[in-house]
Amino acid sequence: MSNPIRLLHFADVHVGMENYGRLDLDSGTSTRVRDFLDRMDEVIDYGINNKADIAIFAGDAFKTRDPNPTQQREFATRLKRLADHMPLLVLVGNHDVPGMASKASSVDIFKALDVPNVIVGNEPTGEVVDTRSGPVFLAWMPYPMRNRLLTKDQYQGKSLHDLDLALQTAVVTIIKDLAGKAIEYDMPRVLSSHLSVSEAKLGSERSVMLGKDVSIGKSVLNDQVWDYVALGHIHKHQDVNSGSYPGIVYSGSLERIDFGEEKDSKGFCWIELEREKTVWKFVQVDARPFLTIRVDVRDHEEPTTAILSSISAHDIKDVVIRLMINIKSQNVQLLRDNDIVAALSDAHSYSINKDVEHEARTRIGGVAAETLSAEELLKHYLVDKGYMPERIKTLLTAANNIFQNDTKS
Ligand SMILES: [Mn+2]
Repeated sequence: MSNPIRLLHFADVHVGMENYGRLDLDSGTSTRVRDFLDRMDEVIDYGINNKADIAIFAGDAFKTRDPNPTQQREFATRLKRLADHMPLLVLVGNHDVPGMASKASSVDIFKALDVPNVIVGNEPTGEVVDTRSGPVFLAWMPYPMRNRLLTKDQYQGKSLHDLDLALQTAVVTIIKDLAGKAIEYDMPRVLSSHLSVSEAKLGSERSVMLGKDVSIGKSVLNDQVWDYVALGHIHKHQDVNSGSYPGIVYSGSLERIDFGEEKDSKGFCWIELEREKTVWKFVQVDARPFLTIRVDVRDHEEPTTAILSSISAHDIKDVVIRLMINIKSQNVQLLRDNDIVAALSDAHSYSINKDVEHEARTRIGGVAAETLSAEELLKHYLVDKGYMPERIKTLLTAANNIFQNDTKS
């Protein structure tokens, strides 16, 4: 019996995300950029310390297709450290590819420099990769780009819907072909891709995706040919094939991008590969916590005190905080903003949202309706209706008789 082959799978590093950060004076960049790089270090340390045999980075290295040189250097330094220890697949995600097919992706530089141990997955294919614990058949499919997978003829006169269908068909064909190739190899087999699986639950990738993308059904990947399917793209960690073989797994992103991910765990996957007996686990990283504090002070006469006590009930040190206050409009001026800001000073960063409730009041002649007597209300009504002054006088006299009789009875 041979030992399992240890595989490290991570994705969606998105170096360059700056939201909810502060300016880090030491590095001149956002503290959040630092966070994302620190998480990457955590993954790489784990892989090296636990003697991973092979690693897959399933795409989306940067926030944009044009990362600045500092971001490129920081990402490259880290990948090199990993590749010094093991073969590494760097798959091309949608954030890495330029719109024009002839332009380079943000990770093509690794291919151009022919960095030892680094495989840049910019075209779908598969090959045997030798690791110190034995060979693995590794196949990959980068993010499906229409302008790369469809020919000019296939584009001619097609609606967007038809193009989506054509792209979907092309992706399914490629994956089936890769499976057909894989089956010839009697060794653990892994497929990696950067795409949407229809059955997956979305994280907040919606907010960073560049519009709608084509998705494929889980059944295309749910094939006993594979021992593990390593996915990137959707930021919420999940096994789309939960409880069945093979695992079809999004490792998820390493840091939160917005409050939609407040409650999601962040991390990467550790896989022990064996033909038909592969097992894997999710390893959580120390991502910066996000916390929403909701305070309803609509019925408080001392709203600031209530808010301060809600804040102090939480450990907000180094946390990204979203404070949401429900308050009545007439009490807004009671808020002592300086005190609230001071109470949040230990947070990594914060935002304050005030949901102000305006009371619906009927105003008549510039005065709130409930402060007027029945006679005054009737007078406003009659004036409004355009009655002559004499007629109004008569009607009010008659009405007063009714009002007075009414109170007597
Ligand atoms: Mn992506």
